[in-house]
Amino acid sequence: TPEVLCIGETMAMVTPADARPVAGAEMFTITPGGAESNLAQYLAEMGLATAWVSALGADPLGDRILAALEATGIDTRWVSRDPEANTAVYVKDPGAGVYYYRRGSAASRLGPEHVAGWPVRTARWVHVSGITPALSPSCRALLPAVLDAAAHSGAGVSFDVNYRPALWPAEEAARTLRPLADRADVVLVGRDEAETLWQTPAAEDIAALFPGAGRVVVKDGDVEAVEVDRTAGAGGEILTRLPARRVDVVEPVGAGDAFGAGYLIALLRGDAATDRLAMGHSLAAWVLGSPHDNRPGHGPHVRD
Ligand code: KDG
Repeated sequence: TPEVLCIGETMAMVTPADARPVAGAEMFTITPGGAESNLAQYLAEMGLATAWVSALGADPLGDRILAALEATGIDTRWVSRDPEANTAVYVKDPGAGVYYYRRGSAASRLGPEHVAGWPVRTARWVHVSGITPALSPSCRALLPAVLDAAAHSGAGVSFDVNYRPALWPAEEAARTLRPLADRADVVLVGRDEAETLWQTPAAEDIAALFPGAGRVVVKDGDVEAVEVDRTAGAGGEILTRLPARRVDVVEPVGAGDAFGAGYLIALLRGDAATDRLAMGHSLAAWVLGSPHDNRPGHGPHVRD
C-alpha cells in the first residue's frame, strides 16, 4: 500500500529538443508534465512508497506517460484509462510560453465519485494542488471529496496553491482555493501567486489567509522560503525563514514542485523546520538550473 498519494492531471509535455521556437523546431521530446506527478517522482526516487492517481486517455500518449512514471518507481495502479477522452497535451514554446490542450481531457472528467476507489484511507499522506479545481466542474467537486476522505482516516494533506492563469481568472481562483487550502495540514504557496490572488505580499499575512492549516510554507522563488508552524497548538506560531541557495536560473518551471517534494520528504521523516526548508531549496535548485520541469537526473548549475 502506498504511503503517499499524489492526485492530479499529468499531460504529455511536448518540448523542442533544441530549445528553438515550436514553429521552426524539428525535434521534440514528449515527457510527463504535471505538477503532482513531478512531486511524486522525487518522493518515489527517495524511496517513499508513492502512488500517482489520475486518469489518462486510452491512447499512446497515455501509455507513454504511464511507462515513464512507472520507470521512476511511482505506483500507477490507480490510474484509470478513459476510452472516451484524450490524454491532455502541454506544449512548451521556448521564449513564448506554454500552451494547454486539455479541455475535455480524461483527467478533467474525474469527479468525487472516483475517490472511493482510491487508497486515501490507508495512505499516510495525500498531496493535491489548486490546478485540479480549475479543470472542470467535476474536478472542482473532487478535492472536497478527497479532503473529506483524508479527514476521516487521519491522512495528512498537502495543498500546493499552484495558480495557473491560463486556466481561470484570479478572482475565481482566489475564492475557490482559499477554503480548500485552509483544510490542509500543509499549504505550499508562492509569494508571487499569493500577491496575485489575495494581494498579500508578506509571508505572515499569507499564512493568516489559512488559519486552519497546520503549516503554511511561502516560497519566494530563488530568494527565500518561510514556514509558519502552528502544530504545537495553544494558538502559538513558529516562524522559520531560510534564504535560497544561489542558482543560475535556466528555466523556473517545476521548481515549485521540486521545493514541495523536498519539504515533504523532510517533513515525513521528521526533520526540523530549517532542514525541511533546506531540503526544499536543494531540490528546487536542481530544477532551476535545468531546462526541465522534473527529472532530477539532468545536471544542475549550482554555485555555493
Ligand atoms: O509545476 C509544473 C507544472 O505546471 C507543469 O508541469 C504542468 O501541471 C502542469 C500544469 O497544469 O500547469
